Amino acid sequence: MANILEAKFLKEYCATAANMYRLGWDERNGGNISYLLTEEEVKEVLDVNNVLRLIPLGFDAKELSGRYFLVSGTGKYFKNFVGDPENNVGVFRISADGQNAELLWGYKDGGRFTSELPAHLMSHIARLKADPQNRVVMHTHPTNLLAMTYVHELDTNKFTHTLWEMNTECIVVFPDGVEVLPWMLCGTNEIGEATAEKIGSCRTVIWSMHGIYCAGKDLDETFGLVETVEKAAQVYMMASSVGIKNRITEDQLKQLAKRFNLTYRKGIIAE
Ligand code: 2HA
Ligand code: ZN
Repeated sequence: MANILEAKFLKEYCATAANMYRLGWDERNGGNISYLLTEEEVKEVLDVNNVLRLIPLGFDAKELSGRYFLVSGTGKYFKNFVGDPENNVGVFRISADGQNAELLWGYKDGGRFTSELPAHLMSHIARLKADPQNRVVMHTHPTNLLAMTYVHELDTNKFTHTLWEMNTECIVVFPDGVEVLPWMLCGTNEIGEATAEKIGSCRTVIWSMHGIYCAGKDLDETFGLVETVEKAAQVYMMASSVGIKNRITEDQLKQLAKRFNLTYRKGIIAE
């Protein structure tokens, strides 16, 4: 059996977390990533019949029973994943009754998955219905986006409009826009349900005064989505603090939509 430490999925996962840390998005234990693995990927490096322990999920995840996930550990720091994955992340399968995580590897110091697991798994369920190719849910605290939630109106349509105006590529990368949730208590099933309800139709959900949830088919694509939203927020914070004089107009957004054949979110720009 191949060494899990050499598995592409684990190396890429740890490298992504390191990148996010380097960008200043994941201070201390901030952020968490869940990665849906295929059974083939897992079987190459782990004995799937060797369950190390059962960890109760605290909610019903029956829709995902039998599915395998790589998930960051609670209280763990993104900056440490590359150097010591076995203590910081874990691979588990959702039990047949949907009540437990069957740990196959990781959380070696007796730890467990992130406190945000409800939001992650509920989001996976919603995304898989919208796109069977979806494999990643990423939560992080991008600095400029966070700052923007303190100074911009917390309205989904207005927030999306502003972000689309801040960089020409925005409407191309996230034509589905962003959903803005009000501040809610993190780590709860309630914020998980609210996130999942939005993320099915919109891959980017902003948690006001906290951070962002993005979903995608692989780590690069999901990271790129967060990066693009964060860059637009950075331009907004820089430009608005000096005074915005120029804008990408709605007509120009429509030109982009036509050029790239985009199905973009309705209700943001006038038809
Ligand atoms: O895991 O980011 O929202 C740390 C967090 C909680
Ligand atoms: Zn967080």
